[in-house]
Amino acid sequence: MRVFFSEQHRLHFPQGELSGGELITPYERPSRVEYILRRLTERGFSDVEEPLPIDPVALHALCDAGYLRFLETAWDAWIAAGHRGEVIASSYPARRMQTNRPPRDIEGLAGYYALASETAITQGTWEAALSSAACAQSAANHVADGAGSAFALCRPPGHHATADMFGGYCFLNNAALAAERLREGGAARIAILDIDFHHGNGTQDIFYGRGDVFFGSIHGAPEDAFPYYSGFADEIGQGAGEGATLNIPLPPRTGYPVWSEALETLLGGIHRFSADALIVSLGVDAFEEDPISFFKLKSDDFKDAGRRIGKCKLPTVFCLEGGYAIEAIGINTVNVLEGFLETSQMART
Ligand code: OKP
Ligand code: ZN
Repeated sequence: MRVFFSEQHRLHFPQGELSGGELITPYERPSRVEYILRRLTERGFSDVEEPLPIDPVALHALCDAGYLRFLETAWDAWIAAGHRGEVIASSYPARRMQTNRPPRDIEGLAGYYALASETAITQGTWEAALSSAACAQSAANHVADGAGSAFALCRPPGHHATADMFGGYCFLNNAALAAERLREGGAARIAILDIDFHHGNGTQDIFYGRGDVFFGSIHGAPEDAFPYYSGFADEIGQGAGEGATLNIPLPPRTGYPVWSEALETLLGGIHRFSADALIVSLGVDAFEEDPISFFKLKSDDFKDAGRRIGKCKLPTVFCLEGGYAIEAIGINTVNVLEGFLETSQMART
């Protein structure tokens, strides 16, 4: 399985994540992908490639133009305004306020384009986000060209990002870009399977009204877990997309017996949808030792999950999302890929 990776991810490393009223060292940090790369090498995944530069046409087709301009210029505007910290949103267009009038002031604009305040923008954030999206696009190209599978080692992650909002450590929706690329490559129907602990609100939002892209997610129930305001079981899509969204929220302390049953439900949904290709939003924060999550999966469970996913026998693009138990992130992530390769007939090396 070819791996797409760019060193540019390092350009994004905020000093602060707003957590519990403090600025702490971010959970989403560069060493995450270094642990995964090391494990990939140990396990013989030697085909690691730089992605091609991002296709700007695809990016603009997916995202709001004002949002992209904001991401590109936010850091410079913030500094020019005399702010001394990192770009952190603190004011939001909340209930009954104006959600369609971007302010001129950069502090207001940051909140206009944010969905949460833990995620800072720094000097290199835009370049890093572009390189992460490029990994997803190149991985999708590789699969569209006939490879059975590919792994996009995306950092920063993407599944919380909508067409016009950042937050939850995400800026550009990598999985959505991969889905659109597979569609252009000839796959008429795409399934996105999101097994990150958190609900992929951004991916869901992007495809909510579409009948050609299925989105299924297992996640911590919104009553108890970020992003709190989406991921309820009654969110099923709308219009042409009705029935093409499937959410399985689960409570604190959920272990593998219940989690894997939910996975089977999603895989059944994907089968009935008759997908031509699969994208996996691969977060491993369902791990029992994850510091910000509350499921109880063990390292071996990730291999079993990979085996179950491989049984779909679909051309598959894996996009890295979350996972913050850093010492185990390599083992857990690569376990999914190895389990997948065991059962997938489409496996190529
Ligand atoms: C991103 B991905 C910690 C709260 C963290 C943001 C979580 C973002 C998760 N005090 N809130 O889905 O792994
Ligand atoms: Zn997550």
